[in-house]
Amino acid sequence: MSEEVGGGSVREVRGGKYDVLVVGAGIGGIYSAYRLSQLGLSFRVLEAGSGVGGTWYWNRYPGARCDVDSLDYSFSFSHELEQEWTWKERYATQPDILAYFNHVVDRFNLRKYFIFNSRMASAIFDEIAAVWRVTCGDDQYEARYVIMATGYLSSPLEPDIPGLKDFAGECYFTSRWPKHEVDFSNKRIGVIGTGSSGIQLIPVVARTAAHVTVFQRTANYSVPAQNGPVDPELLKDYRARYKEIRAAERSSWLGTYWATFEVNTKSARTVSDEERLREYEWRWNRGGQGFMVAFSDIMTDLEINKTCGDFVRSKIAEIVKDPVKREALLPPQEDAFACKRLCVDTGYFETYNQDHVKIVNLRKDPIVRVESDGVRTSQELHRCDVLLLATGFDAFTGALTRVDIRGLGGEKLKEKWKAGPVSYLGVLTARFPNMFHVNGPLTVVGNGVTTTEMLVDRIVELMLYSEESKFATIDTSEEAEIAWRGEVLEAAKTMPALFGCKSWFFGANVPGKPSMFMMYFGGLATYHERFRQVAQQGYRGFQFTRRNP
Ligand code: N01
Repeated sequence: MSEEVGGGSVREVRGGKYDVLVVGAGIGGIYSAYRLSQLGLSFRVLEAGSGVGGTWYWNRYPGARCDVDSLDYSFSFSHELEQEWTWKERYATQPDILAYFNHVVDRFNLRKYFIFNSRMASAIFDEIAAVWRVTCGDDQYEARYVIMATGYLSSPLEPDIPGLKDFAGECYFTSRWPKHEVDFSNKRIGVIGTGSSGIQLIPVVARTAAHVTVFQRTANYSVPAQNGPVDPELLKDYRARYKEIRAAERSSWLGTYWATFEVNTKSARTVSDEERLREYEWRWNRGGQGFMVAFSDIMTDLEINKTCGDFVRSKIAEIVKDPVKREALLPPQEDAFACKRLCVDTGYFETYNQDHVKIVNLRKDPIVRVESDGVRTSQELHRCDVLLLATGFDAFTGALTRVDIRGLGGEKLKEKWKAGPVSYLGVLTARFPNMFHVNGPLTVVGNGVTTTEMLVDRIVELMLYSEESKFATIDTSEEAEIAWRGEVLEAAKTMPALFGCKSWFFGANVPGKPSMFMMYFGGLATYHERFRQVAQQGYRGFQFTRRNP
């Protein structure tokens, strides 16, 4: 971290005592910095990377872009910012999003609060002083509150594939992509993983590589992005009505504006087969996640869900010419449509029509091991010069349990969550007082920016309530967190499609991780209404202790 000392010069300051420590310089960290800078509390933001951006800092793989419309995927806290920043494309690229976050940090003079290249190793609660003692390398911090703005998809999942370390060529994770350019030209590339990251990466790699072998364990549903320049009329409309649009986002289910997401409130059961197919066709041509809301019952009615899945399978079958590749790329009939987060692609299935792009169906021909010169499956050795791993994340809990966090009585968070995480309203877990999670386990689903802004607002309000009441600590009870976990599960049950396959929503992608639904699907507006009611009742479910006189 650097601190201004006058005349524009700076000096390094690490360690120290603050009211609040924020961990993570992604969307949650940046917005927390903005909110805290307005409040007169002392704070710093610790970040393992060398810059801001969080997920958009680390996932800088070729082809990375957001699949939420850029006009929606942006901060709402400043009218001026909304008017000044111009998004180029409907779906912004990773470099554009990173440039936006850097602009926000500088525009609001927040950079001085960030301490980069500082990975939190431990946070131990000191019960006598009622403070967290946080260690980052040699640096020691003390803070009354800690906001873990570490996100739910930040802890990379290293696949348990024998021999991975023996590979002699270049090997990169999409989730930790290097800053230098990776040259694929004239090289044989192996890609493991076909979730959102792999699906974005593969078409771009195939443009220059001599040969691409995709190792696919599960074929995924993906719909076209139909990306393009931002529609100038839409931009004009947003700029004129941003206030109203943001209010609509906040009161929506997913934090996206209906005009860009085109939510259809009709049940597919009320329309003819022709109308249903027309709607799907229109959505396919329109592109994007809006496909999921083609009808009100796609996620709630498994028969309707199947019509949607069949439609997407028919489209994939139309696109992919080679019958063997086609068969491999069709999502399994038994997987519900959008049971995993829906992927959005640009030319993904078309890429397989190129002769130099091959797919290995790991369900028929599994990986045996990685060798120095390639990937050996049960049938052959696939020689590769470069190996790319798009194998996902230890979602929700990874960022919090892979560091040493200890609460009351020295209890380890990792131990507490051994059988699955619990937390009240997704923001705090009992016996770990004054430590908040932004997008931790059991948080609410939605557009990453809108959701995060709203979560940080709720956390800051709770902290201010505690400060004004002269409380020392904010905690919760086991009853409250178990009840919240029940609410999360009940909300998920209204969408049986979510249970239609194994996904990171359950932690099912991590070997040995207890399977438990970890995201509140009751809707963003409902979640915040619930939080508001809790606040109105003196923060019912939270527990407070008084400061020593
Ligand atoms: O990760 P994933 P991701 N051997 O977990 C495979 C967000 N995101 O980084 O399905 C072989 O979805 C695994 O196979 P299987 C978005 O929320 C957003 O792609 O488990 N394969 C799967 O194919 C997304 O949902 C954006 O059978 C192995 C893949 O690796 C989330 O991040 C862009 C394996 C992992 O897919 C995660 O997406 C990117 C093994 N041992 C990401 N282990 C946008 O905004 C794992 N796999 C567009």
